[in-house]
Amino acid sequence: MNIKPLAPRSDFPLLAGDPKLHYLDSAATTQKPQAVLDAISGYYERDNANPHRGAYTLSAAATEAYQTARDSIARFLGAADPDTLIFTRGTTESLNLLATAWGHANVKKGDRIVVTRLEHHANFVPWQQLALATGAEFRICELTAEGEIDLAKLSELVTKNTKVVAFGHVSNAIGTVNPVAEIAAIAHRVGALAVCDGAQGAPHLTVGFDSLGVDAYAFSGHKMLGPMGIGGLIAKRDLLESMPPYQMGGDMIALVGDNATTWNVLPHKFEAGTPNVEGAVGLAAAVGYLESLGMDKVHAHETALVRYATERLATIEDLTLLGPPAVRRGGLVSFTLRDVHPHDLSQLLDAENIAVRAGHHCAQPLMRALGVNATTRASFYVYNDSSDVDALVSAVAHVRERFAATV
Ligand code: 7TS
Repeated sequence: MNIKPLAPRSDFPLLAGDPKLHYLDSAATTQKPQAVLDAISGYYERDNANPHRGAYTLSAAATEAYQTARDSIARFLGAADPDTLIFTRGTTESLNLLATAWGHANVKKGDRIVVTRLEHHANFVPWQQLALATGAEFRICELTAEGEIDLAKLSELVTKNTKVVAFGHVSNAIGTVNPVAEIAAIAHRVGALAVCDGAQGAPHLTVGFDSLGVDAYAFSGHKMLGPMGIGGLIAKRDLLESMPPYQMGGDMIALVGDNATTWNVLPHKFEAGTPNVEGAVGLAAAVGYLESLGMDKVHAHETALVRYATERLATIEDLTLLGPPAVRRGGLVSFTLRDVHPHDLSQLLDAENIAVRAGHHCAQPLMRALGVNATTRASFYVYNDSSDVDALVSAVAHVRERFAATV
């Protein structure tokens, strides 16, 4: 099999500088194209000033750079109203923002919060803690044997007193792609909020927020070729307008009286303090890069790599692949190799220049249900090709042979 990279490795300075590296940990963070690095340094070389706060030309340039970035990222994610895109540090902060600001204003004792067994801790712990703080009931929707959300169980769990259903677009631990619109419809039947963790969705699939059906969608820039420390929350305008602010300080106020304060309009109400302009500018360059590749092609490329990887890994004795079949899976494979601890396996692979992640993938509730402590995960992106899969498979097979020889 010869699957070529979708994006040339030469566009990514780190990969170009380390030709032997098989980088298979893009679900944790992606490598950055030169275009993103150039956009960030260009911003500092040309436009840097504190936006919103100065009437001078340079401050206007910084404000403009920040706003232009918001416009293009909102367009990329399919939100017609760019002011409903709130910049945050990433998915974790976006979900905490919702659980804290919306949650404490709207959830009370006797209400129900529903999450799923697939969730990353970032979309689990904030809701669990909200339930503990308010006295609401916290319920976890279990999965089918194939690792997919059991929609019949979800329908039963989402009762009239349910206030929020929080679920991921794509599982970072086992790759399940969830039927977002169907889950949102189940939540909306009882008037609950549908909150989607898009950390593993936005980098890989066309999001189309305005037609997706959810009320709020969280994402991280660093998982989609952008810099660390920037991401966002896109939400329906009426939801954001009805929510109290999350943090208080500069930029988010309209009028500060001695005894009371009023809030600025969206998006500023949720962006207290000096914003991460370089991050926004870098992320806008990243989405421009993804747009030029085409998100349909990104998805098709990852699907081809995952199919090839699952076919080949399945031939290794003692290897168990977790998660749904390749056709319903995002761009990653997650597996165990009998008694070889994933941490040991990933270290042995590292010695062969193969970077994979081993651990619970911040999904301990899921690991418990799967009956494992950890898995080894290889995740693919636009710069990977079939030689990365070949290297992974032969290195894992090699470890398995060595292991078999010692038992
Ligand atoms: N949700 C999902 C589904 C994720 O995969 C991650 C990060 C997060 C939330 C948190 O994103 P952050 O950008 O705010 O940190 N996932 C991973 C991972 O799989 N390995 O390292 C980080």
